[in-house]
Amino acid sequence: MSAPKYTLVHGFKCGPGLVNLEDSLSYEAQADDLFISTYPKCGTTWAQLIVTRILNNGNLPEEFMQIGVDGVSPFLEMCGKQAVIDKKKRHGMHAFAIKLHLPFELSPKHPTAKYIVVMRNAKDTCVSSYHHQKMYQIYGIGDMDFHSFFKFWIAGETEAGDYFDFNLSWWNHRKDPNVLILMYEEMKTDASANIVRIAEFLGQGYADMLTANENQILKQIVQETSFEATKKQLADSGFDGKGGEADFARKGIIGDWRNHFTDEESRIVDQKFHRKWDGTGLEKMWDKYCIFGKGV
Ligand code: PPS
Repeated sequence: MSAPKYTLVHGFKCGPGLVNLEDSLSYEAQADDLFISTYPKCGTTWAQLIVTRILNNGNLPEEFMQIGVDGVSPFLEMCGKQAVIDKKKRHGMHAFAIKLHLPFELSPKHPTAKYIVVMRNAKDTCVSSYHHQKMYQIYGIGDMDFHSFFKFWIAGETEAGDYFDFNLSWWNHRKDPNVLILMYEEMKTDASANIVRIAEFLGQGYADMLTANENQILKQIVQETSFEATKKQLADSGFDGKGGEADFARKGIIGDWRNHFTDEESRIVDQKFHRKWDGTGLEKMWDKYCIFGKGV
């Protein structure tokens, strides 16, 4: 067992698979680029699948059925900037979003490019990261138990670094007209409303398309991006066929942390949550889900 692997690139903790991070930092964002940028395991794939369907009249073109590096959304730090440029040549600018796992500071910037950010509560994000890193040998954690992984994760000693700093970097831009922040838990609670929010952010024409004919395309997207449908899509496209607990579309629930955390670990997260975020407004975002205590 060893510490989760990452390399430092310009001070950023770069996950072991992100072979093109350096190259991606010089990607020049274009006026109508659309980015989905999240801390790992916060609902990126779900957002990618929703966005791509909205951009394509409710459908998912064949090439976008794949979830991997250059499928539904090219993952810039992994596939590099040329793959993004080539995909735009093949599909035009308005068919897909570009996936990033970068904080605001390192994300490619253009004043009119759009940025969708999904946030998820720290405790479930940590659990999901643990299962993800155990699934891919490249992280080097072997059969590390959750409690050992927790110590690295809460110290920001793993890919993408400190969860709280990362999310705050985007939260500080929540009022920018080209930034939309979504919450995983809200998407779970009311997928329909959040899909409409995404469409409105992309342009009123997309929202009108969703709600025409008594919400026909909206209902279709809700169904086709449900957790069960995503799991099937991943399996059908050969991306998630391992079965069992460690699948990429693993549980997709709010609250799995309760099956993993000790009371002490939960309190440690609560403390950091308040220390990093109190007064920013971000600390109120999970109020109705009863996840965070005072941490004293
Ligand atoms: S990654 O590797 O960072 O891109 O992972 P990411 O997609 O951000 O997050 C993976 C978690 O999201 C869950 N998931 C979903 N939840 C609800 N609905 C849908 N459609 C969906 N698709 C993926 C996935 O199961 C991971 O969460 P956990 O808690 O591990 O199950």
